[in-house]
Amino acid sequence: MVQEVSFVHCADIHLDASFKGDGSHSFSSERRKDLKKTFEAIINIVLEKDADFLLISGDLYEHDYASKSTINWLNEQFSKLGDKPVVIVTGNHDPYVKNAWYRIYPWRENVRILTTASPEFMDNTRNVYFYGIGFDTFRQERLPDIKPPSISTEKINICLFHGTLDMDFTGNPYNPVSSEELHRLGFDYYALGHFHRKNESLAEAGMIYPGSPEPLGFDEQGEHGVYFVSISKENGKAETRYHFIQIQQRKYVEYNLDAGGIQSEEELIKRAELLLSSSNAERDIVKINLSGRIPADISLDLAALEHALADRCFSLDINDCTYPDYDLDELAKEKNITGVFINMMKEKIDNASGDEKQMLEKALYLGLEALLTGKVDIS
Ligand SMILES: [Mn+2]
Repeated sequence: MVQEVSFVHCADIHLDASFKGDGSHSFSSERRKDLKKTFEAIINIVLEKDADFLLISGDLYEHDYASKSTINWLNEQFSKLGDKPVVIVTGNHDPYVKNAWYRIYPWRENVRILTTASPEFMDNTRNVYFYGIGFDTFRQERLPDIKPPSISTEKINICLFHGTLDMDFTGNPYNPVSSEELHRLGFDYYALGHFHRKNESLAEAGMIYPGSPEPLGFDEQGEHGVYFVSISKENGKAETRYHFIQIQQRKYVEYNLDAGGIQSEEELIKRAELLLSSSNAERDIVKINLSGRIPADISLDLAALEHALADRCFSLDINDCTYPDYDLDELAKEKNITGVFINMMKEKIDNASGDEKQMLEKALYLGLEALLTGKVDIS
């Protein structure tokens, strides 16, 4: 007999994340709204695909910030799924602590929360066995003491796991486990959560990290979304098909802009406008890294620059990595270590050629920067 099920697998939504320190108050509140829009998109995918389940592999909300109204809203979202089960395992941001919403809130009946004390859910209608390994506290340096799973080949067996897989465990111990250990448990699919970048490199072994469906910072560039997975099982042998669906509201995008040789700040604004005109800055969260050597008499006012470009951007952050172009002839006349250094380097540069000449020129500017500013940025 062939048995077939399908589901949407997501994780790390981080509802009500504070986004504090990332920008203005309005930025934070817009981004919290984005998280909700993204979650609504997830619910819609379950409905459009007529999937059997929604799996959430931890960090659905942030315990420290999640408000009652957001939890009410969440429960309403779940109600759109009717009888379709929503299977949740707890993460390190939404652990099953004493006052967790998972514990104290009257969730709809289709919501199944897998905990260390009660890690199983059996859907008898569709013959699917769920088992969860999650978090009871904010930090778990090893796997919780949990009853072993009861796998049987006649069922489709799915494990929801929140934590770090195949990591250097000493550095980042969040439910550390190796893919071999998980594999030995014998599940047909492992719905993973914790890492915010999607990773399907172990999909052959039935293990996928969907990543955060809405990216949360500049370390989460690229595509973000969820996986639609279907499993068919015949005579104890499972076959899994999966595909990624991008659903993010915005992207984090970083550009490098060469400011070298500009004669005025207006010129720099023009260059930045040109760069932004070919981007999706009205939607995305943009960072521009300025580089190059600029005349020493131009001192960049980053706040003014950001202000001048603000109208075309949802969120813009400018990072100044330029360095001043010094008047070497003037500085060489000085009767101090800077003057001596320049004259010495000039002589070496005049007598060198090719690569060596280029290297010495670079050394001259790095040395000058160190002498004049007391610091040096080698990049
Ligand atoms: Mn997370």
